[in-house]
Amino acid sequence: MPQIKFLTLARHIVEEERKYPGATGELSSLLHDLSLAAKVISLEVNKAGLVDIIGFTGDNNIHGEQVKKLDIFAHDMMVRAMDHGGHLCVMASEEEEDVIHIPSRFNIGKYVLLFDPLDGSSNIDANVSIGTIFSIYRRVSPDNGAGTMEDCLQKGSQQVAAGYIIYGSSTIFVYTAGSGVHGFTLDPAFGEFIRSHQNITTPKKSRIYSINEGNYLYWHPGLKKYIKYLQEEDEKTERPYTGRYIGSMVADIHRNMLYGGIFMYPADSRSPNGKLRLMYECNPMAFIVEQAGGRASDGKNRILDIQPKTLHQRVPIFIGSEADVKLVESFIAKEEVKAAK
Ligand code: FDP
Repeated sequence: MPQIKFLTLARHIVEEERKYPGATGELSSLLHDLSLAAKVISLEVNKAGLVDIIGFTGDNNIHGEQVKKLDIFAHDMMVRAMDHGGHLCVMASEEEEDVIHIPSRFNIGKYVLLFDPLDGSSNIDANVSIGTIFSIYRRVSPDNGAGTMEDCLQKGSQQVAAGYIIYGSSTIFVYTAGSGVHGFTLDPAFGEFIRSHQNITTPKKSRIYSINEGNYLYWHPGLKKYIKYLQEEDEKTERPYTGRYIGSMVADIHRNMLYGGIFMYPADSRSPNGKLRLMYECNPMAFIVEQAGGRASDGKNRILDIQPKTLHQRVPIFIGSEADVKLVESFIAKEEVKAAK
């Protein structure tokens, strides 16, 4: 009988932890708790289409419980799964204006968690892939009480771990703790994440670009020239590129990371800081993509080096295959030099 070799996420986390003799197991516990939240959210996302059919559209479902919007459900699930573990001092979510305090009996943990519970949520009703994104830091405030805003506002380069869960044709948990990027697919029969993507590396150069071209009119002239360049024919540089834009950041970046590609959500004349959020969208995705051998910038500076000022600040992003991100940066720089003359 052929030997089936499979590695669960739980076992992988423990094996990774053993590589660090001083590890206390706290980060491992956090990742375990996150995988549990992911399973529950995945289950709920998979039922989304049934909501109308079986009549859960009112305020209460058949159990007499309130039916919540899926992104609020995902937010609540993350908070409930994470706030009693004793490993966190503070959290922040896209769905809350302020930081989320951990109940005082449990707030002495040494880690900080930021998350986007359901990214790409405008796609939910169309059955398009969506995702949960998380980012973990070590606390910087004194370790004898509640965590603070200062704990949350750290540069992305300080991240200890980051990951995303994509709810698509299957549910996949992808994470990095600073030594490679690992992917695990949820086996619905076992209810376990099984390793499916070992040490993900992204191609250095690609043939795919992902951007909302409806905003063309408002772009920086350097970006307009770059996109036109990608659409020209040239065999040597494998142009024209192909366009792929789902409009769900996790799904677009996940695909590009596997096949090679550049994802862009730039600043434009209507949105001078772009659309996506630094702390729980761009930083974690940048950490993951860099760990996979890619690059992430705001068009000029490395995303992970940006000093955050506020929890929900937006930032332009160019992320993916290294050569492609460098090229768009050079198109933008060239136009800026021209404009300065
Ligand atoms: P959504 O608004 O659906 O939540 O984070 C916001 C986000 O999705 C990203 O996932 C996605 O890449 C982007 O916005 C799509 O924005 P546009 O509709 O402006 O292209």
